[in-house]
Amino acid sequence: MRLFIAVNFDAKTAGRILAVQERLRAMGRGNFSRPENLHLTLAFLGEVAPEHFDGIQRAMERTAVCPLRLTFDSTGRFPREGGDVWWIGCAGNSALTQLQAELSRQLSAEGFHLERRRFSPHITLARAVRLREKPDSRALLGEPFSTEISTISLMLSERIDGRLTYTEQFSVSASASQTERETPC
Ligand code: 2AM
Repeated sequence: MRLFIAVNFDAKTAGRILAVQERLRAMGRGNFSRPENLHLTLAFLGEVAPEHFDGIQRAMERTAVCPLRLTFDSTGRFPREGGDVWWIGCAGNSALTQLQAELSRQLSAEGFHLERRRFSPHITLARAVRLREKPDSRALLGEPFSTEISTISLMLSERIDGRLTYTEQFSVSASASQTERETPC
């Protein structure tokens, strides 16, 4: 099973993200993320055998998940041969960096070795994008926006009837993890 750990968004925040996606859509073509697929990845696990599922759950439960505020203040692209990946970027945030680092540490302790590439928090709006013109990044984003998050989710990624589908398998929230943890929020 192909798994990753992510932050999902409430309907209000998803609406803000979709407004940016709509502006991007008007500028060209691409494979646009479906509204229910919008997320911010903390850890990409890749193909994992089902017997390793418990280890992932333990790592998530040991991770200090505290409520934190995310601010989205940029847009950008990862250049790709077949068309770029366009994203919304998250402003520098030590609480988020700490959460991602601790999750990675706990996953390593369970034997999962994640890619060492630098954490660059973003929400993918579309892949394989070809635009007619270079957009003004500020105009594409509109006003920066913020949201409170307090849950991390283990997500299964699969193709169902040809559609990329993400399904939550397990989650840990700030309130639930308080009692298990050495350091409270
Ligand atoms: P992306 O949106 O920038 O592609 C599920 O694929 C999630 O895991 C996506 O958010 C994806 O980021 C992220 N991810 C991180 N590393 C990945 C990798 N090596 N292959 C595929 N997805 C990866």
